[in-house]
Amino acid sequence: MPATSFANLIDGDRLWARHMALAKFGAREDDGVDRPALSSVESEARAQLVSWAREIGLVPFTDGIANLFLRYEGRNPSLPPVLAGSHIDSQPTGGKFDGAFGVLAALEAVQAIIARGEQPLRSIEVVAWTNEEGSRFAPGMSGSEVFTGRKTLDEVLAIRDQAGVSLGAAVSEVLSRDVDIPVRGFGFPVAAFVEPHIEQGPLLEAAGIPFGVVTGIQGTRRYRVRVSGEAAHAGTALRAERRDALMAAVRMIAEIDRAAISPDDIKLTVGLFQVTPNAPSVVPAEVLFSIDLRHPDNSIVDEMDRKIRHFVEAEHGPCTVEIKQIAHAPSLAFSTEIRSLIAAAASAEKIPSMEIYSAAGHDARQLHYVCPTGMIFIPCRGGISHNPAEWAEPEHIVAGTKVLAHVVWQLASRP
Ligand code: HGY
Ligand code: MN
Ligand code: MN
Repeated sequence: MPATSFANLIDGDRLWARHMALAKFGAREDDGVDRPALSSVESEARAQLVSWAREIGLVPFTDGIANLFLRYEGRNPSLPPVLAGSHIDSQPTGGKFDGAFGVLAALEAVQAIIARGEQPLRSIEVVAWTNEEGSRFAPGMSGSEVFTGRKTLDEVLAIRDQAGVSLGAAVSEVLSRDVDIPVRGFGFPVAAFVEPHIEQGPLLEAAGIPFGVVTGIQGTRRYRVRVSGEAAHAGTALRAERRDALMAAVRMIAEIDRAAISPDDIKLTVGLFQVTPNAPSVVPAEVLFSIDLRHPDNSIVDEMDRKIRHFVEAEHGPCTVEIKQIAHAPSLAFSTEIRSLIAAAASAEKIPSMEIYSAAGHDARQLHYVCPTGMIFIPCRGGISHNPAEWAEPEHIVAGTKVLAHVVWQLASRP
């Protein structure tokens, strides 16, 4: 099959305009995006994607966890399709490009393939996975985990957000707003999956390279720690007699922080910290905090796991403590077949590229276990992400989309 350049088929203005249009759903005043999974603003963004897809003849599908698939039928619709995409939910202090770039680049790539005028052998489906971020419903990646069978639907439908709304109720709400979108089963055979994403780190920009061939994703363990003590009067309760949940939590976190200093590329984050009753003159009765632990070397993650459990036990004092691991994913290396396809497509499109490892998590982690999977990175300014200041340059968005179109065309043309 002849090498194909998509250089003149990607409409950069349309692609950029769609990024700006999608960012309006959940727009923050500081130019960021707050589009929680399965929220009304995400549902509106979903409808916008479906409308753009229908304009070019794609057929939308969904499933029991509201993953969205926008299908371009191939010459042989019975063959497993090629999937490309990412997610459209965001962190509360999110940016315009995390997730959205992957979905919009995939839509633009399909539009370029249609414009090229030759129908591929296999169908191509643009996908937006449900709840990648895990900020509203923790842990994330529910949509891709249920699709790939790595979790059951029942396991994730029961997850509740901080307002007590279940993921199941939120899914039903979103599906009830869908207009003529058929619901399919999970886990149909997939020929390959490619996820374009911003790097969410500084390496491509620092190297002056506009394109990354992603080699793998680092491993992670995620926890929730609940420390229970007893509410008491701040003015009368003797410190020696208190069961102060906050002081116990602070001791645990201080020790864990010290243990995570070396090696210096351990990523350990306490991002969620809830105090009850959170009243200035009441000794805290309960603290709930999160731990997000990541490293490329699984043995370092496992060693840190042991230290976390040790300090949680050693520092609870007169309080009680419960530690729950809510996610555990080992580090992985992507398929060399897809990586070389992506690298070859970048050079065919005359786009300088380099290999890069993903420090951030992505839905491609789940698809990796069921089909040949790869990722495409483009730089983001200063490596900033999960922050309203997140930014990607239009020319990098176009370059990444050109390569994606090239790769998807090749994968969809293979028998
Ligand atoms: O947290 C992550 O790595 C992803 O951006 N949700
Ligand atoms: Mn993402
Ligand atoms: Mn993210």
